[in-house]
Amino acid sequence: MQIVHVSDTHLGAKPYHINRLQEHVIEAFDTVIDYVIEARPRVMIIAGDVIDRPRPETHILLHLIRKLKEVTERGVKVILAHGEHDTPGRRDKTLLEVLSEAIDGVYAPRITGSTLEERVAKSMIQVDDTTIGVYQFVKTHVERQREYAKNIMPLYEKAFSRVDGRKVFVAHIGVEGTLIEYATHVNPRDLPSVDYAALGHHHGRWYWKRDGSQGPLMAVYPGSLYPLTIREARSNDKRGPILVDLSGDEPVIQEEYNVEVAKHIVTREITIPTPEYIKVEQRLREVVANSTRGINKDVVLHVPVSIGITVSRAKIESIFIKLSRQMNKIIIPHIRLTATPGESRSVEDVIVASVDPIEIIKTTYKVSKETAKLILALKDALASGDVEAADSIIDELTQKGELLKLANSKGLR
Ligand SMILES: [Mn+2]
Repeated sequence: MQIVHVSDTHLGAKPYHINRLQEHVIEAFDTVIDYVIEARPRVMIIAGDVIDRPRPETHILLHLIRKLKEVTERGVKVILAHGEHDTPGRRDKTLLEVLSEAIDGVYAPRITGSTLEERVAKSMIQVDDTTIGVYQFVKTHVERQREYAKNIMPLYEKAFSRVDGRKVFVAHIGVEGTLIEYATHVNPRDLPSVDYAALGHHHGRWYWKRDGSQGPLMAVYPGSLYPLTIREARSNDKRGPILVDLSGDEPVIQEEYNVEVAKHIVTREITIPTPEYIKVEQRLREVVANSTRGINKDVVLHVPVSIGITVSRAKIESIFIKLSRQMNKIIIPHIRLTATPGESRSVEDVIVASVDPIEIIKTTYKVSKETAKLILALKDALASGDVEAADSIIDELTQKGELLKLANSKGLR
């Protein structure tokens, strides 16, 4: 039996709030669907983070339904695992569960409100001679995820030991040895001893082969489909579907397909110590021209920018927007504040720096910069009545375990 394994498709994601990039993410997804239609495996697995938020925009939902149907109508079974992005913070039916009820051939088992044994038993799917167990993802902070994995993994091992034939474990989980060390939940040896573990969560491509007697024969992260952060843009990770054949004694990877709908380039950093905006524009033009020379593909340029404390962030952003239009390219500023050595630090300068609301939240609540940004975004979302956005920010904070920390620091627990 052949399977196509992808993960972290993040359909609906709109990196840096740029519409064109949302289209790129959709294009990447469509490339995978076309690949599946051509390869015609028995099963297509998406190992979590199928969609970018639990309640995506209607056009995204419609697109997903159409594409899943294109696949299932050709006799390909679709197995969807839940990840943090597919799971709402509140107890509620997820969109993936709804899809699995609505479309024949789509399975997204999510068993709640029962014992761990029952959860495991009900999450096993039989396709021909192959048993596919889907990890029951829980949305909580990292330590709790580790504890949960430790408890439930032996139950999967037991459930798999009771069946014959080929065995596949699908899980949205962080595995030790990948790049995202702060978000790992389990050692690959502690995954069930199946033929193939189809993993999601880590956004780069990563392989693991059993060297002792424990764990799956092979565990793979196929990589997300589109770089969503500057770190991912910088990496040379391959991303896209993996075609696996399970008919032999050992799983055989038949194809590692690489999806690349646009070329992401991270330029060298531009340093702007003082508010000389005309110079900035000239420098940026040069950097863009130099970095895109000879490339015909769609290009997304990431420009790290370091600014002095007297430089206006908004002004820099507006220069980038203007040049993006003029040069007809997607140019994204990644701005960080740096006080350059020897720079005069008048009282006014310090005031300008300290009114950065992110800095204020950081020091008041003793949280990371990342969390401060989220709290600020949450305040904005609530002020503008955008409940959807507020929901997804709360989800993100919950996932980081930051709400708990915040509550602890404020003596709310
Ligand atoms: Mn993801």
